[in-house]
Amino acid sequence: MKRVITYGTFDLLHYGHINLLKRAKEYGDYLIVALSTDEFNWEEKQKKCYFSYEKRKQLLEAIRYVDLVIPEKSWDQKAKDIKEFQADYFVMGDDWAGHFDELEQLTDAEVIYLPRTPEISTTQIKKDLNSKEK
Ligand code: C2G
Repeated sequence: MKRVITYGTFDLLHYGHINLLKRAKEYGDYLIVALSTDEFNWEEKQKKCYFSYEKRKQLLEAIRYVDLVIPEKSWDQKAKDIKEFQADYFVMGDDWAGHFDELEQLTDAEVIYLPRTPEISTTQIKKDLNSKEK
C-alpha cells in the first residue's frame, strides 16, 4: 500500500485542485490531505477562507481521490505527519517547488512537485465574479 500526502487550503475548491489531487493519488493507493485550518490560514497565510474548515473538509471528503483529511495547523508538522501516516510520497503543486525538499532528508518520503493548472486560481475566480457584477 503506497501512501501519498498533500497540503493545502482548497478554498474555493476548483478543478485546479481536483487535477492536483487526481495526479497525487496516481502515485499510490491512499491519499491523505492535510487541510489548512481557519486559524492557520489567517495567521500564517493571511487567507480569509470563504468556506470554514468543516465545509472545506466535507468537500474534500466527497472527492473520489481523497481517502483521509487531517488538519494542517502549522508549517512544521509535515515530517511528523509523513512518519505518523507512513507516507511514501509528499506531493505539492510546483508553486511550492524547492520549499519542502528537506523532507527527503527528514523522512523516507519522496518529494514531488506537480505542474499547477495554470489558468485557474481562487483569486482569478473572485476577480471574474467581481467584474461580472459591474
Ligand atoms: N493548485 C494547482 N493548480 C491551481 C491551484 C492550486 O495545482 N490552479 C495546487 C497547489 O499547488 C497546491 C494545492 O493545489 O498544491 C492546494 O492549493 P492551495 O489551496 O492554494 O494551497 P496553499 O495555500 O498553497 O497551501 O503547507 C502547504 C500549504 O498549506 C499549501
